[in-house]
Amino acid sequence: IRRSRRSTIRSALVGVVAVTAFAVTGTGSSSAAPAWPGEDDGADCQVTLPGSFPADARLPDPFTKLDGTRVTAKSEWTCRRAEIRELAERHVYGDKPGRPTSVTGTVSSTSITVNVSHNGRTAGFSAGVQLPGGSGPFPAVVVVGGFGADTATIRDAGAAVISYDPLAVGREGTPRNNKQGAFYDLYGSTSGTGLLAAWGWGVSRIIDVVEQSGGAVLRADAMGVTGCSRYGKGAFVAGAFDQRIDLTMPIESGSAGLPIFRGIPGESGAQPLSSAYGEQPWLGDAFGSYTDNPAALPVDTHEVVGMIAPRGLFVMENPHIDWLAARSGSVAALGGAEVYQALGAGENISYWSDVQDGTHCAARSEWRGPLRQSIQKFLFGTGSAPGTFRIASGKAGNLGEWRDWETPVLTG
Ligand code: MCU
Repeated sequence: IRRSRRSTIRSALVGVVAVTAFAVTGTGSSSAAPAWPGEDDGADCQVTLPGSFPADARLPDPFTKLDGTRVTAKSEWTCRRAEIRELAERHVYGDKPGRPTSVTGTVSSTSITVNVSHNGRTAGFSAGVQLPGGSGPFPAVVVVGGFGADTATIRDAGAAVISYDPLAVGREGTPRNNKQGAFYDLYGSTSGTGLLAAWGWGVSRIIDVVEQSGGAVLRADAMGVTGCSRYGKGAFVAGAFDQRIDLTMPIESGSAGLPIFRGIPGESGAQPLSSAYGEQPWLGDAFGSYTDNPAALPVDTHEVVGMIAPRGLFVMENPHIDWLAARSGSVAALGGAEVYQALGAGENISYWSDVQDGTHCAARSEWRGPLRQSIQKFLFGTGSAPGTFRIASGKAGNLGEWRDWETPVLTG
């Protein structure tokens, strides 16, 4: 089957008008396109899906393209990434549509409002803003769910905090055939897209509004995202699916978040895939076919980590609660780090699970330094990234057991 992302997923975008110089996705091939990353720089890539995928108990090779050949040059990554994105949408998260026909809203020093309309349907939501000291415009970190992140350190480092309630965009507690919230107001309550992609779509619309605001208060070119637990899952997906996000910081995300799906069944005490799929409609409906057989998945979360490369990523994990699957999380980070390395950006990914306090979503002193450093590097462009892997010894996975591919040395 030959499909282009544009003709399948993006068909709803036909007729979209660019309302600002840099606000639409898929402008990569336009001569007028600025050197500003779009939400999805691979939107123009032609993605050709095979009819079926062989099952594989080990992690898929991030560098083998769908046509069976391997990536050899860095320049090929944009379209290989688009393939991974397509697989992740179809098999794991559900489609994350791009910018709707109309996005409008306001940014003030205390709040952001977002109003969207598409195909005659309208929806809206808002978020809180807490500015740091000093004078703006400021970089900003979207705190999904508003808790579990060290917001004092974020603001102390000079970034604003955007407190985003994702439940307004994708509610919990609904059956899969009657999903609710701003995303589903637009795309339908029977949409197969799970809450995590819907939440990420909401983050993208916040960034649209910040872009259009003219940058008096917040800088759209310096955006981060974080969140803990279920909102760590959301932060991970938000960062993976919007390339305007410069820094992604998932905290204790657990099953359906960072940890490799293939690792969960064998990790003692980890939240089973069927539980993560069933507890809330976090993952897309299509994932239901894989809860008992992750080996059949044509993609795994190390490649979702790879979708974030080479952008800033600081993963925080808790090794004290088995349910959180930190061992499988470490394998995802190590596997994804291979993509960072291949792109020459190995220092841009950091992982830290070696922490004392076992309280779920506690603000931890160990993370304060690397958090500040990450904000400095990826939102202000100063200093250097932490570039560190501090894996708790009891929860250290072995990437070698999970792969049968080597990381290529890419040209360019
Ligand atoms: C780690 O995230 C979830 C977990 O997947 C759920 O099983 C549990 O109910 O809630 C965690 C969470 O979001 O805690 C705040």
